[in-house]
Amino acid sequence: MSNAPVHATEPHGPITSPAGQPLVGIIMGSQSDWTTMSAAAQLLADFDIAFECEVVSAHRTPDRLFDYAKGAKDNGLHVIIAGAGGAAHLPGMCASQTPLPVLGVPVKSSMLSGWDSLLSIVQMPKGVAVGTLAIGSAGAYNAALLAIQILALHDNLIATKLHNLRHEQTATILASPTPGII
Ligand code: RP5
Repeated sequence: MSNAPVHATEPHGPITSPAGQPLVGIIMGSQSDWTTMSAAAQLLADFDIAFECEVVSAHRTPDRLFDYAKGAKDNGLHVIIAGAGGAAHLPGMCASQTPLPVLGVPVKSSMLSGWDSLLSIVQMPKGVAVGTLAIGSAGAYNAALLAIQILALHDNLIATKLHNLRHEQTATILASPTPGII
């Protein structure tokens, strides 16, 4: 990929499905996960990509989870980001009910610092896939980044914005490459 910035993007509204629906669904097991999962929402908002956020618990609201996952594709979603902590079965159960790619974010738990969340999301048995990210807000951010990369395969505007983000990151380092001197 060239490192040069790309300009000349036209003004536009939020990027949606052809029917005007959100492209990315962000679900989480509890309101308490929002502190972590908001990092995904913020990056999608920065890219003007339409998304929705819902609290959907695999064990507290299983019917709601099944309804959400079964309807996700018909509702226009292209990618689902699912964050949960502890015995974090939300991403895997969601993936079992939809053909869409599901990106799992392990939320840091109070008892085991997120090891429980990580292992229960990453160790999916063969046959149903969940793309597992890092524990915590870096994982949530990167889940959104990966969703953006998936969407960019078929959307030139998103691909251009992604290119520019990469360029800005590189430029930031090159502007201050000496430790302690900004
Ligand atoms: C999981 O249990 C949630 O994803 C959350 O990370 C964890 C704790 O939930 P709360 O007790 O804070 O509602 O289901």
